Amino acid sequence: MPRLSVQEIDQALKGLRNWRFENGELVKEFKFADFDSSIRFLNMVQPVADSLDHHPDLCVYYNRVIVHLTTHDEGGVTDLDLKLAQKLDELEKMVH
Ligand code: H2B
Repeated sequence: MPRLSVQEIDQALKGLRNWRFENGELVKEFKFADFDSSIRFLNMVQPVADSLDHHPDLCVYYNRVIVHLTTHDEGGVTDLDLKLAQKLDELEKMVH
């Protein structure tokens, strides 16, 4: 799966919620009600990441989860990162 150009990424970002492109990665800060919600989100992310065989870098700060997506094998952002970003946006709506 080839690395996308900056133009392709900018175009794709229009269809995603609150993601930005930074240092070769897609980055988003998810905000939840509390630590429990952050962890529930992470637990939902795990099977999705495994099913895609594509894994995000995750930082938890109490009620915030910062997610970095990149494709290590390609050294940049690919369609797999966009697909995972889309799925994470869907999971976000399911966390309460
Ligand atoms: N996740 C991410 N983010 N990038 C990769 O290149 C990657 C991955 N590669 N998850 C996968 C696993 C690869 O190492 C395995 C062997 O399929």
